[in-house]
Amino acid sequence: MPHINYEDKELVFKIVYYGPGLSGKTTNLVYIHNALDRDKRGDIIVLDTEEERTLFFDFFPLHLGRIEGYQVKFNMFTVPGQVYYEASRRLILEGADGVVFVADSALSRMEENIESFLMLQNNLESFGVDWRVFPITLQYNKRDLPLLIPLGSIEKRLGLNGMPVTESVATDGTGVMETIRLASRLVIERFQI
Ligand SMILES: Nc1nc2c(ncn2[C@@H]2O[C@H](COP(=O)(O)OP(=O)(O)OP(=O)(O)O)[C@@H](O)[C@H]2O)c(=O)[nH]1
Ligand SMILES: [Mg+2]
Repeated sequence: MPHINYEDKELVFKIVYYGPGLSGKTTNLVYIHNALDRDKRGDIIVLDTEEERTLFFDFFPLHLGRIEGYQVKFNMFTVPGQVYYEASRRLILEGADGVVFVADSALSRMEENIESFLMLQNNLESFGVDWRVFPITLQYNKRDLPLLIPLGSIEKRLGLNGMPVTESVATDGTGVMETIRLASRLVIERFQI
């Protein structure tokens, strides 16, 4: 559920970019932030280590216009992908209204993608969220690499059909805005049901 602020007439949704280490979550968020008009976005916070790996999270607020008189806002987060930051990931994921799962399309990264997705399902379950109906957009990132995981293979391994899927090259922005548009639409649709 989004946070509803009746006094200020504000609806605040939370979208979390989740996925294995180095899959391109921060690159997505930075691209989106740069692409938006200044009046639609707040400042971006990037908390990273010296190697530019996410230490805790990346964040910025995004203003989307109005629904029935309410100002709609998205709080955009990424999690740190490195395996040992599990506690941070859980904390950041809590209360999410939707997730973009950023998969690394490098053929050698299949198992990391699956492991990370299973962790996501686990975490959602532990919050009492039914991940089967929860809006998760699967982004196959790094489609510019030479040896690619075939589209559809992650869903197949997980036994999931009909997941909303996008393809992207976050480093040049290909598919990045399409992904966030799809993810935000799914989140709002679910809220309006
Ligand atoms: N070739 C290629 N490289 C990419 C793409 N997207 C991101 N990268 C690179 O992958 C590396 C990791 O990107 P990040 O965005 O920092 O990855 P992350 O998922 O935030 O990583 P953690 O914060 O450690 O979990 C960087 O060197 C990016 O430039 C892509 O589409 N194609
Ligand atoms: Mg990061």
